[in-house]
Amino acid sequence: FLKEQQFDVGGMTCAACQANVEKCVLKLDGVKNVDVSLLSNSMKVEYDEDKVDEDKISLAVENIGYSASAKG
Ligand code: 9UX
Repeated sequence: FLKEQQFDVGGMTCAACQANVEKCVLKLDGVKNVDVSLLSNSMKVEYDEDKVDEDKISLAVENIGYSASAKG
């Protein structure tokens, strides 16, 4: 079912970076909502645990040149 997870995101330096990360994560099948914060270098992702997981989400962000790791 739906899970809400907070991630640390590294490497974002401008608003376009923030949009890049947002788009990239939203594209993933199973992701319902993404809220990226440039200022706090983090994001909140709401996703369906049956379709996607924290590792896939982190990898997708890393593949476009940023770093990401699930908190907690
Ligand atoms: Mo901003 Mo980010 O000019 O990859 S888009 S630095």
